[in-house]
Amino acid sequence: MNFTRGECKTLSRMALLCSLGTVQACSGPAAMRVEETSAAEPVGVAAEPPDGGIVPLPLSTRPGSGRFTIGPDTEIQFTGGSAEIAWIAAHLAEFVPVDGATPRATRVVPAGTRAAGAITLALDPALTSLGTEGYQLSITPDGLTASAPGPAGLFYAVQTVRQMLPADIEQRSSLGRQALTATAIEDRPRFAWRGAMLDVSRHFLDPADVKRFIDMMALYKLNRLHLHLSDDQGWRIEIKSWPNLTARGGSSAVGGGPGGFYTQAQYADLVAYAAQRFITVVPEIDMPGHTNAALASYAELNCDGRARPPYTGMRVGFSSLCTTTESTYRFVDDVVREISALTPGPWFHIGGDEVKTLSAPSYAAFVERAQTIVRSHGKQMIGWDEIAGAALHPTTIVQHWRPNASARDAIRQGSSLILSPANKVYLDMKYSPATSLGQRWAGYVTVRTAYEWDPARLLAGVSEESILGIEAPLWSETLVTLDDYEYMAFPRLAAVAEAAWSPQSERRWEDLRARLATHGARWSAMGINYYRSEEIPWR
Ligand code: TNX
Repeated sequence: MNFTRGECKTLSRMALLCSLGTVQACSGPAAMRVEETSAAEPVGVAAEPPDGGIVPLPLSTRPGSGRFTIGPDTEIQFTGGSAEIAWIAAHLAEFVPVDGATPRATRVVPAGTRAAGAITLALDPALTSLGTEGYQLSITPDGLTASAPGPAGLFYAVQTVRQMLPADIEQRSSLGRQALTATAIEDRPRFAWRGAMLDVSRHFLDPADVKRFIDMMALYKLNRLHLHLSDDQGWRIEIKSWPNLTARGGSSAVGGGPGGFYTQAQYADLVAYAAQRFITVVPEIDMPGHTNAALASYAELNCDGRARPPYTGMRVGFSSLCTTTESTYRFVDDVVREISALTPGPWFHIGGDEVKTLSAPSYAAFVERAQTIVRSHGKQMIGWDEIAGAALHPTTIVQHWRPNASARDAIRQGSSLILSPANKVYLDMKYSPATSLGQRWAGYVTVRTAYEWDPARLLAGVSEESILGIEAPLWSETLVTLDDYEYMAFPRLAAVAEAAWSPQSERRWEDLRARLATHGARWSAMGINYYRSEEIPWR
């Protein structure tokens, strides 16, 4: 038997899996098989064991019988007719395997007569039990149908299908026809808030890098991107009414690098790029502390009327806006107004952390005024857990980060919580003493540490109803290039995504590590610089 290039890839993949002796890869219904090629036959059985490869773990997976073959001539049909659904169908078409001889020409068409062997993406408003983000996936020998009550669910169904295909699909490699094991999946997330935060202030990431990070978030069904847009070391977003913020405050970074900033058009483009992938951008302007870049840009923001020199170190807690002068509140109002106008999402994050130079009453008074300003621009305020010491509106959200902080004040005031416990999900913490990047003030954070905890049992007096979800912050004092960010984010961000999505009762570390083992090859195919943690039996 002669093999094409695509077949050889499949063969070597099979040989690798079998040489590792994994039962899943070499026996049973999901075994990787290589078939003799004929026009209709697949060259590889693409599916990993049904829930063996998918992260986050779906709510339920039932194996069916037979296999669905997907290849260059597979048609994708979609219902609903909206541009949004057409885009999701086109996104899926990128992952339909081609073979060397056939150019990519997957037909994406509005649903009509159902061609045998087609893929269908169907909006079905009756599927209310799946919530706004859930989906059903039915894979049978006759076709693949994803149904969801809303477009987000269809997008997530596509991510699931993508993970069932061989890792090399990420390079749009010529794989030839692939077979997916018949399966019925029903899926929806545990938490509405499944986030990651990028600190683009300590070091700047250009828009193309942020888009790459967004692509990775989408693969793991994360839906909130919190951008930490200002800090002592850099101001990263154009504010037209206060141009020095970027002209001066944007030109510094930790260690004295060149800095950088997003123009309003670039920020709006990032917001739209994320939204297309069902990710809402949450802008943060940290205040009243962590403001040296602003204090260096405008003398009037300082109580002594003197602009501060730029700051390129790593200390925290030393800076504060002057909370007793009206120019500060004009500044806050202008910044919140301009950014809110560019941000369709309902949230504005005011930071509020680590202010060591203000009395508790002055701090609380500032937070309360900031809250009024944020609300006046139609946004819901979010702040780090210190803000719970102020009088909060019940719609204000508190982001828990200090491992020993109490949530009592937040809960008493009716706030919901985003959980970002530093000792579990801070992606800037080192994996181990051997990690050269990162910090260690909250301890080492292994992949297992990031995964093996129950949000509903983290904080005394805080039950599931008060928890919006989980967010993993990636602080960048020690991170310079996108490679550095990726190394700290993967594999841990995938583990956090599962902690936020999958039911607690179904989550097992041993099972996750076996599934994550198949993701290293995908990350390699995507050019992601991930950490080859010893905790994972990489394939
Ligand atoms: C604490 S988390 C901070 C950040 C640092 C981070 C480093 C938080 C609200 N404040 O300013 O970058 O630790 O791990």
